[in-house]
This record gives sequence, structure tokens and C-alpha cells, in this order.
Amino acid sequence: MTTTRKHSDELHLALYRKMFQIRRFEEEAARAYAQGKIGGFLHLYIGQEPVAVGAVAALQPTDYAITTYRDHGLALARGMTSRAAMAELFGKVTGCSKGLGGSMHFFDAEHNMLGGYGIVGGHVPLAVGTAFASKYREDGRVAIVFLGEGAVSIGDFHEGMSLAALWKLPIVIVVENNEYAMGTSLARTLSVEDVSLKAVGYGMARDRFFAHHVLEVYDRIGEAIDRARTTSEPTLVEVRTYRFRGHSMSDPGKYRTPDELEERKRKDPLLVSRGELEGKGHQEALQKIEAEIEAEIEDAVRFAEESPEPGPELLEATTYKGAFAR
Ligand SMILES: Cc1ncc(C[n+]2csc(CCOP(=O)(O)OP(=O)(O)O)c2C)c(N)n1
Repeated sequence: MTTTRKHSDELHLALYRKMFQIRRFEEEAARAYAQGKIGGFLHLYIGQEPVAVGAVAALQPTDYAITTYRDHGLALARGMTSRAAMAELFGKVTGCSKGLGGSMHFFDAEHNMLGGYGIVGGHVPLAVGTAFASKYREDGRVAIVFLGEGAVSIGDFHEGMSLAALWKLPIVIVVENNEYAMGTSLARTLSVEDVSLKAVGYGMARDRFFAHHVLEVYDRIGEAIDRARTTSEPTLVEVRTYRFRGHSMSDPGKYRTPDELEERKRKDPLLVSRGELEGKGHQEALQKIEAEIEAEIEDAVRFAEESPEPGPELLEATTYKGAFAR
């Protein structure tokens, strides 16, 4: 299938804004975590931003998106406000999950972001069920699910792949291959290096590429989304990417060398986009975007700090009755 997607500078600037928002959001989240203002786990997406941003740009607002515990990037890309996201990390009632979910459990019904999930691979069947519901209702919606390469050895992944292919469901299954499952390298977890080959056993379409450039992600995942929407066929897309931080905030990352990390940082997709846009004379627009995002993130941290914690009145509504209990 060939698509003719337009790549205007306006689009590239808009995608850069999103990537920069996610980057700055998470850098400030890491700082707040180190200061003890955020509890529990915090898995950062830094380095992987073009995947969520490029993919979301190719979706319709009514499409469904689901991901793992590394979920801040998808939530922000999908349109969650920095305030609602930061307040959730701070465990405040103004957060997207009323402060009850935290970093791994972002949820945003308004933007059809169906959550971050903490169980590795456990969300794949949920995404497949969502795609089944769309096909059954004939509502034209596509589901997209993001998982790490560590999740492709989990049974849930295979059960989901099997039914998605058998029932020809409108779903795109995106493996964000960041080369390490926690601290274990790809070579020690998978016998076959090309993860997209898993699609062959299920008779499913597949694609595989490096997330060097956000517009390439937009094009390639966009093709899979088009396939899902027009022919109701699933696709497995392996996107090679890299995370610059540890698995979570408690991971010092001793399983990789400083040289490897430095080399990857030189190819930072944000720098790639920034350099290209600068070269096209958008210096002023970039500075404006960056200043606006700095102000937005500063405001989000202040909002999170000043927001109240959830009170006991939420207990009944989230446990026995009300929208959360359903
Ligand atoms: C079913 C299950 N087993 C084990 C864990 C513990 N665990 C959390 S993350 C992780 C590694 C996942 O790696 P990958 O899917 O490659 O994602 P990444 O964190 O690299 O983005 C493991 C084993 C879990 N959360 N769920």
C-alpha cells in the first residue's frame, strides 16, 4: 500500500513541539522524583518520543490507543494536558486518574487513550478486544497498541496476535524495540533478532524501521493505520528506538557502556528535527515553541504542587459505585 502523506514544515514544527513537550515534561518529572515529590515507579520515555508522536499524528481522534507503563509520552501526544499528567505523577486529585493511578496508570477517556498497563504484554488482548468491538460496531475506529520487545515472549502477545489475524481486526501492534528489556539486552532475550518476523507465523502484515525521524514514523505507522482502516487487516510494526534513561528511575543502567549511550544521544531524534527545521529557517518558530513549552511545564509543576491530594470521599465512588467502579 502506498500513501501520499504531506510533510509541511507546519506539521514538522507541530510534531517537534509535541516531542519537546514530552522531553521537558519528563526531565522535570525526573527532577521532582529525585526531590521525593513523586512516589512509586517512574519509567521515562526520553529518546523514544518520535514513536508516540509520529504514530498519534497519523491517527484519527476517535481511534483507540493503549500502551504499557512507559505511558507519559503517549498520553501527552494524544492530547492530555501537562497539568493533568504532572498532577497524576504527584498523586493529586487533579491528575488524569484522580491521583490514584500514578505514573504507570495514565488514562484519558476524552482522548481515547485507554491506559498505561503495568503487566508486561497484558494489554495486548485488551487492545485486540477493543479492535474487535470496533469491527463489530462497524464504527471505523482503529486500535493501536504499544509494547516493548521484552513483551513479545509473553503468552498474551501471541494470543492477541493470533486472534487479531484470524478475525482480521483493525489494529496496529507497535513493538518499541529499545534494545533492553529492563537491563537485559535483546540478544539475551530473543533467539531471532528481527522481531517483526513474529508476524509471519500468524499471516499478518509487518514492517520494521528505525525511529530516526518523526516524519518517517508518521509515514510508516500511518500506512499500517490506513491498512487497518480500509481493509481491516492488522499489522505488526517493529520500531527500533532507544531510551536514554534507565528502565525506571531506580536503574543506574550499568548494562550498557557510556560510549554506546553517547553515540545514541548524538542521533537524538529531537536534535535531528531541530537541526532540519533550523536549516529551513525556522529558528524563530523553534524558539517560540521552546519558550511556550518551558512556561507550560513550569505551570504544570506548580499546579501539581498546589493541587490537593485525593480525599476519603473518593473511596466509595472508586470502590463500590460510580463511573470508576464499573
Ligand atoms: C507479566 C510481568 N512480568 C514481569 C514484569 C516485570 N517487568 C517490568 S518491565 C519488564 C521488562 C519489559 O521490557 P520491555 O517490554 O522491553 O519494555 P521496556 O521497559 O524496555 O520499554 C519486566 C520484566 C511485569 N511488569 N509483568
